[in-house]
Amino acid sequence: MRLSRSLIPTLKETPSEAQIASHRLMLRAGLVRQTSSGIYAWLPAGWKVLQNISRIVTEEQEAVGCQAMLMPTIQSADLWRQSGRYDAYGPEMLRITDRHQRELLYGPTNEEMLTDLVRQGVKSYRDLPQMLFHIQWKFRDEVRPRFGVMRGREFLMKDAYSFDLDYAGAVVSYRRQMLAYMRSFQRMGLKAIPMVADTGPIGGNLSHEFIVLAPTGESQVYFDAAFEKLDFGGDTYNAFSDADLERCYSDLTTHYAATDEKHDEAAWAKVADKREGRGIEVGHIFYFGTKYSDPMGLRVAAQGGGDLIPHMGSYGVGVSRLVGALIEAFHDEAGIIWPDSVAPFPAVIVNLKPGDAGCDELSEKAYAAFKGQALYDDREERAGAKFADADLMGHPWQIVIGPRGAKTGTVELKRRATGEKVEVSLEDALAKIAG
Ligand code: 5CA
Repeated sequence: MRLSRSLIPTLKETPSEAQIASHRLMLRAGLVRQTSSGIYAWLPAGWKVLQNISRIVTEEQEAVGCQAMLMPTIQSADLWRQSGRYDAYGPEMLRITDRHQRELLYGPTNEEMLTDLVRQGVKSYRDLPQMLFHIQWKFRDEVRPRFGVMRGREFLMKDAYSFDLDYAGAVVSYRRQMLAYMRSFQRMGLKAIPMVADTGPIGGNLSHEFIVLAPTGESQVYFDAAFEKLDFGGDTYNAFSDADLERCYSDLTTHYAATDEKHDEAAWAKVADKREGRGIEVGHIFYFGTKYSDPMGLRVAAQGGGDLIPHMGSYGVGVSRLVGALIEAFHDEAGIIWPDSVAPFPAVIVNLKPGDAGCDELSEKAYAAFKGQALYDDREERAGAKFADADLMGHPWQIVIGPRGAKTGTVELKRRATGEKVEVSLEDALAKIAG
C-alpha cells in the first residue's frame, strides 16, 4: 500500500476521549474510527490486523477438528423463545421488528441458531461428535461501552459450539478447544492463562476465562510461575490423543491461577513461585450439558435404541478485543510494536526524499519485492514525521532509504521491537525480513 494513497489517518495529538493506551494508539495509528457509541469502522490497517488474528484463530480451530462456517447476524426471536433466553437476556439484546412485524434480533451469541441447525441435520449417534465455529459480528447493547474496541457494542467474535453424545465426549471437545486457544494466543505472541470462571448468561457448570497478561489490563490476576514455562507450539500436545489432551488440561489447571474475584488467599499462600499482574479477558469457554439441546428438542437416535440429548459446550474468542489486548501488551512511548504474526504490514519502506531519482528507484524496487504487502511511505513529508509515524504504526521492520545509501543500493534496516539498526544492501534487508 502506498501511504500517499491510503486511508491511514494518523494523529499527532492524543485523542481526549481515550483513557487507555490501546484505545489512544488505535485512533492515533489510524486503525479504527468510532461511528456510533461502541461501534467502530475498521480502516485498512486495522482491518488487516483483524484478518491476521482471524486467520490464526481459524487455522488453530481447524487443527483441532472444528469446522468453519458462517451464520447470520440477524436471528429470529422465536428461536430464542424456544430456549427461554429471549425474555431472560434483557436490555443488552438489540431487538428489531421487520416490515411484517416479525420479531428479530441482532445476535449477541449463537447457541440457539446452531442448536437449531444441528437439530435439522443430525439424526443419529453416528453423526456425533460435531464441532463448528464462525467468526461473526455480535451486538450487545452494553450499558457502558468503553476502552475502544475492548468493550464495544458491535464486536467480532469467534464462537464455536460442540455437540457430543455424553459428558465424557463433551470433556474431550472442551479440552481440544482449550488447546486450540493456547496455541492461538501463543502464535500471537501473547501469554494467556485459563482461569476458572462464572458462567453468566451462557449458563452451565464448567467454564474458563482466558486472561492475557498486559500491564494495563482491567483485572488483577494471581498465578503460579509454572505457567510461564508452558509451550503449546509444535507437537507438544496432540489434539487427537486423549492422553495428550488430559496432560494438557492438567498442565493448565493444576497450578494456581485466579482473577481477584476468585482469589483465595489460603491457596495462594501455598504457591512457591508467585506471579501477579494485570490481565484482559480475551476468551471464555463453557460446558453446559443439555441446557439448550433439551428445551429446544435436539434429540438423536442412541446406539442401543431410543433417543439421547447431546451435551454441548460453547467457546468464544474476542477477536476485535484481541487487537486492543495486543496493543496493551506490545507498545512503548512512541507507539505500537506489532508481533510479526499479526502486524498489518511486515515492513514500512520509508523514502526520505521522494522525487530524488535514486531514492524513488530503490524504494520502488523494495516495494515491488513485497508484492503490495508492505507499506510504502512515499509522502512528501519531513523525515522526522515519517520516522514518528513508522514508530507509531508499529511495523516490525523499517526500511529507510535516503539519497546517500541509494547511490550504492544500501538501506537502513530498523527492528521496531529492539530499536536495533543496521546498514545493509536492500537484498540483505529483504533476506533478513524473510527470516
Ligand atoms: N457464547 C459464548 C461463547 S461462544 C459467549 O458469548 N461468551 S462471552 O460472552 O464470554 O464472549 C466471548 C468473548 O467475547 C469474551 O471473552 C470477550 O473476549 C469477547 N467479548 C464479550 N463482550 C465483548 C464486548 N462488549 N466487546 C468486545 N469483546 C467482547
